[in-house]
Amino acid sequence: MANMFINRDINGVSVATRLHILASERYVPSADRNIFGVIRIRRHTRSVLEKPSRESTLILPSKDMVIVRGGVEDLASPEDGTVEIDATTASAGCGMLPYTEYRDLQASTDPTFKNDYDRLINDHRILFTSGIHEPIHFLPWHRYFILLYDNLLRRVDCRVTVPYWDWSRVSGDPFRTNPTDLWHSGNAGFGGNGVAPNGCVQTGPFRESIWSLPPPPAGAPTEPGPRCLRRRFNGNPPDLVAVNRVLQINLVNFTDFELLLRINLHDVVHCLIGGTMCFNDSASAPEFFLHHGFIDKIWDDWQKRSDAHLNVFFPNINEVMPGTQVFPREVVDLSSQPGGVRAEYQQPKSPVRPSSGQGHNQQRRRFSSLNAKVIRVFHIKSTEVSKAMEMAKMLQP
Ligand SMILES: [Cu+2]
Repeated sequence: MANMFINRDINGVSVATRLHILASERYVPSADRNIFGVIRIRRHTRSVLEKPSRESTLILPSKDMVIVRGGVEDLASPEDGTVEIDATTASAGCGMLPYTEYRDLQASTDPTFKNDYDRLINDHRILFTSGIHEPIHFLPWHRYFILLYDNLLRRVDCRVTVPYWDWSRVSGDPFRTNPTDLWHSGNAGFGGNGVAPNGCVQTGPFRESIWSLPPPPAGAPTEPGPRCLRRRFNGNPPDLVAVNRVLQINLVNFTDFELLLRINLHDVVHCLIGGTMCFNDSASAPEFFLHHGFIDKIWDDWQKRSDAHLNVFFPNINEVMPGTQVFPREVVDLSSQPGGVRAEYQQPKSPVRPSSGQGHNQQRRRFSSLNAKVIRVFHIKSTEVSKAMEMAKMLQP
């Protein structure tokens, strides 16, 4: 083990100043790479997720870049300050920060990053009903979206990676607000529930008095009411046993696996957090990426079962993902993402909370399932609704 190294110099120039990874880019590794890992990035025009054509340079350590994404509740407590990690898995060779140093706040407010932040966030909203929540694109599109967001945060600070929130381990008590919890009200947390009358969040770094949602995309109708981050915590996410049952679905039943992951886990948990997360601008909620990190991790865990699991379904889709020039097959392998980036999810270490489905003797409790609001927000087709309702029975205690 080695201590993390901050802004480690490569030939005297700090990674932080040279790592110009722009969000909304498609990385094209090429022969331009030199011994310091310089990659020329060609930018493409046309799509929403990509900016007008120009070139920029991404400098990597001599090895390919590794992004390690940890569980948000496993990362250091606010008092700890830093987290010890293995140098061989350090993000971009420059270390990794605990979530207490999560840079979302800076990306969303600092004028240097804000335009790119707003634009990226709004891409999700613009494309919400354009295929990104349907089977052929849902998993790969959101994997790519997390990568773009990860890249944006690394422009703010090259040590940052997006953590994931494993809500199954805390299913029995998901919205606790202790100092080491995600929803803690201090500067290290994400703040707690929204409060009446508008459901605006009034605690933590994203509280109404100091933070607001990105402006709606150009041309979108103006929206009444405050542009605060809203939450309406309700219910319990699927527990550990339920997630394990999803992970055990056989290869030949990939469509069942995808549907359960997308609807019964992803859609439902969006609306358990409620407020902004249960709306078409859900990506404006900083916790969006923590939830999607976990959805992506579940897909990755399933893919790791065999090469056939890794390569099922998506490599045959001959359609670029909405708003991009990237095919699903290009993001299928988490260890080989666009630009030569390798991402890994660390397995969670935090204790499982009571009633979250651990141990033989432990009582499980029923958790929340699909309801009318979720169906409406995510435009779930009636055939999928009946299938999801039927399959939900195999997940519940
Ligand atoms: Cu989405």
